[in-house]
Amino acid sequence: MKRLCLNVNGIDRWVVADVKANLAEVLREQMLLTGCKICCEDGQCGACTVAIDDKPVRACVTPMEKVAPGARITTIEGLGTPGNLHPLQTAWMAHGGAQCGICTPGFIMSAKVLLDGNRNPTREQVRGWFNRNRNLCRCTGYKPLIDAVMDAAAMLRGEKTADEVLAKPKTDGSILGTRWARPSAVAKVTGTWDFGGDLALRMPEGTLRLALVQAKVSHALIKGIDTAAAETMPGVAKVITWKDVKGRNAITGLITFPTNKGDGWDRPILCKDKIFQFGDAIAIVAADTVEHARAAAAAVTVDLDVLPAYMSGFAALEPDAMEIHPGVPNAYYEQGVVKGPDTEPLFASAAASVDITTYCSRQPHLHLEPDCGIAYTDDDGVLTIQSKSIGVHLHHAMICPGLGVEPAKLRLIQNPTGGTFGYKFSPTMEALLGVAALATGKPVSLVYDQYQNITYTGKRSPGNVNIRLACDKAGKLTAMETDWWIDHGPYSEFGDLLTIRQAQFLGAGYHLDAIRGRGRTVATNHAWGSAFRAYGSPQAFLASEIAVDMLAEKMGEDPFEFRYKNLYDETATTPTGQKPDVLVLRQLFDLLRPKYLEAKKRCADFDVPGKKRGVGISLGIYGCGLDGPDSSEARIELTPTGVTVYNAWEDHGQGADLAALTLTHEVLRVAGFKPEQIRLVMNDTNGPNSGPAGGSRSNVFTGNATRIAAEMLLNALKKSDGSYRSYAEMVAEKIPLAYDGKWVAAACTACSSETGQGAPFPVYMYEVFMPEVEIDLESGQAKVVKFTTAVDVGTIINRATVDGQIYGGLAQGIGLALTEDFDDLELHTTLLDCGIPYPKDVPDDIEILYLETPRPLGPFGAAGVGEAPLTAPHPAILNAINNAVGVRVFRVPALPEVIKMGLEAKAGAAAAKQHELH
Ligand code: MCN
Ligand code: FES
Ligand code: FES
Repeated sequence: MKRLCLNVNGIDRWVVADVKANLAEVLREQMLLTGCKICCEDGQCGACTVAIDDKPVRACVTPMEKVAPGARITTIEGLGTPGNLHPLQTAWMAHGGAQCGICTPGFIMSAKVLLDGNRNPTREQVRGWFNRNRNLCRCTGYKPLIDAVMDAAAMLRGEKTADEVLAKPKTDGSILGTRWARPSAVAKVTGTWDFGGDLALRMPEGTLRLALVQAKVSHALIKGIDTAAAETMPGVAKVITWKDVKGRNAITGLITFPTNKGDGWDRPILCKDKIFQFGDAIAIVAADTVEHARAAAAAVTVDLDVLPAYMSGFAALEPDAMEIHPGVPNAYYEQGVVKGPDTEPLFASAAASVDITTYCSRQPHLHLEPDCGIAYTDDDGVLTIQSKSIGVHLHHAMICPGLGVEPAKLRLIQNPTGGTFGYKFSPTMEALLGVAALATGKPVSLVYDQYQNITYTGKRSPGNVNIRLACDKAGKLTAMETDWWIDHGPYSEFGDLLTIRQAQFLGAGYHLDAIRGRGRTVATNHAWGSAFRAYGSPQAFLASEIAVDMLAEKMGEDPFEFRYKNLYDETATTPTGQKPDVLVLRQLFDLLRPKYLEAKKRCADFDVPGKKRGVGISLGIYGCGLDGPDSSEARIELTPTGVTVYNAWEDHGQGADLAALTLTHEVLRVAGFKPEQIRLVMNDTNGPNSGPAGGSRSNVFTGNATRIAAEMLLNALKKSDGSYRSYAEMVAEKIPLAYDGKWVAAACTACSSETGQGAPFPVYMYEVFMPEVEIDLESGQAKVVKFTTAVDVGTIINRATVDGQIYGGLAQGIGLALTEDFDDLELHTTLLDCGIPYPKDVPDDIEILYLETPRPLGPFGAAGVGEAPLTAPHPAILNAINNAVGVRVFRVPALPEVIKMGLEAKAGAAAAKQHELH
């Protein structure tokens, strides 16, 4: 222990600290300065950055023994207050720099030190600074953050004011389509937005801290669990195993298709007989401190009979592979596609065809905030679980029978959430928290470290796709045949839905009348498949967008123009036989064409020894909604000071709060309501069931439900003379104050599992991708140097939000294409080793070209946007690699060694040819 005086945020404060503790722990746990966030605890992410004596310091890797007495420490809490923001905080709000907000305090502190030393940095310098100081952001793609620093610098130089930087309503008072800042922005930029880890620290005395006993192998039979030693260890209140679970001890996957060969009850809450994957939870230790809980968890011994582990679809499909869930074949769901005439004669008569197989990786989500949650039984006897859930009502249904509580006695609430990118479409620790709160009768908290977060949450399911594509002599696509499997890990939840996505998106965007295909969902012992942004489409577009490119090449045509003549037209239907909601692809290509011609010339003219540049194209489409008939509910209530909006538009960081506010305001502004009169109560199973915030559905579904509730209120407010009633008049006339809005995708139908035909989505998003990529011929390293994209997501509800979604999605696409993977359980265990892009890995030069075609069924004409940018950036990057150096890569990530091998093979082939000629 050491007693020292630190100058924290301008005030001398004495602290007695363990010299081995790190500064982040002392700031957070002893001084309750929770604006200092902890995500990696390894110096990799910069979330914990504070300033010490005018230097940016990562507090998680700064032991107290290295902190000098009297050190001047500035944390985000010392920078500005909600009423008196620092220019960086204002600029962050203006540029939508805080999406989820978990990285925000660290970035702002880092930027503060930079600007203290240099009031006029270049964009390059800002990016270099963030890169050097290891500031990571998974949401924004970095560009909005650089924009924010440039504006803050201008404010500090006196060239701009806060008023000029922040968005204002339009002249008619509307904020629709503006860059209006989100309601949560002030809390996020001041470090006062409490994430789950912060809430865990603020739980009442007596809260038990949990640690898991987890499997260290991927497949095994459990012969015994010995908890005796752990139970007597210091601080331990209880060691919980399957015996303590009151209900069915399984999470139900709510399987969608009757043709699924499993029953959807394959995921245990606490393993009883079998381990299905690395990390599976076997027991929970509840203790007075996290340290005590972890120490006792390490003392639990598990007797195992280790089985062969099937770590890929290839392995699990081998004829002699054992059934991972005995009684259910490893390939447990099959999906067919039968559209239009027989494909065989069309292949026989084709002018050209291609036949390729692509493999899309187990991309890790790499959300920065590790999974976390709290649970307690409230004063009404309701088990309440607060977590990062992005589907509180969905998860309620999935975990309730497993816990063995009455539905009315279970409540789920979403905590402020530091990014999910879809992994929280699956329940993660909710049931574990619930079991522990019930078994101990005490409030509990569980916060994963980044290792657990990476190794024991769902991942993108790898997809192996064989595609054959044919065209006639005019270069018109005539037929497509596909065969695929999805490695969904051991748990079947939503695996059938993911498999059907291939039927929906393989070949999407093109007029293709004849399609045959078949795919299957495969159980393996690698990480369970959870939703990941663009869910299912990256696997599909990787195959079809490379195949189209190769077919163009075979026909000797430009890949841009070859695509153009095959795009959806008036008579085309989607691969599932649905009429597209709008025809916008030709216009998007028209917008992009001049840029494409410039890029082609730029790349051809690029002349730097040892390097080559190329440009690639792909298109991406995604539907808004859960397949088939989907719906959402919202409620709006008039209050004496304005209105309160109730819905469950869970916020990953995409801006649900701002969207709910903007859509409500757009309806009610005619009655004189201002944005600041709208209060939001969201994301609680005690409120309306809006469905999960996945499938880019919320803007369309919950947006419409919210709009309808607001319109119902507006109707009630309206007097016969056209003016509007006040709150007092409504009460006096006994007119109801609260209105329930509901929106249903009434014209949608689910796709058949035999033919894949149906009308699954009411609204679609469209995007065309055009990266320029530089290849280092020596190392094979590929780098995206510029990215241009043309996007149509309908009417834009908030411009900063939509820009931010696209920049962030493209950055994840660059990661998917070139660096990210979760395959090797020993290697891929940190953000860095999983290949997360740092600021230098994402180009500053990103240009978005918008088309805003109003969608007939969208609120005010809007579609969704969240998933569009991650549908198909990666095949465009792979096509650009081919354009640069003539090397085709068929799997992601396209690591330098893969490209280098291609270069060497090409050089070898060229040399052999030369040799033949001589
Ligand atoms: N929006 C808009 N104008 C449009 C379309 C959408 O302003 N024409 C806005 C919406 O109001 C909303 C946002 O864009 O604020 C995304 O809307 P939508 O596409 O409907 O998606 P959801 O609200 O359902 O959010 C989920 C979606 C998905 S599925 C994933 S995964 C995802 C994503 O959004 N994960 C994210 N974006 C993310 N962004 C962040 N920062 N973090 C995540 O984990
Ligand atoms: Fe400190 Fe990541 S660098 S938490
Ligand atoms: Fe940067 Fe979410 S806003 S990680």
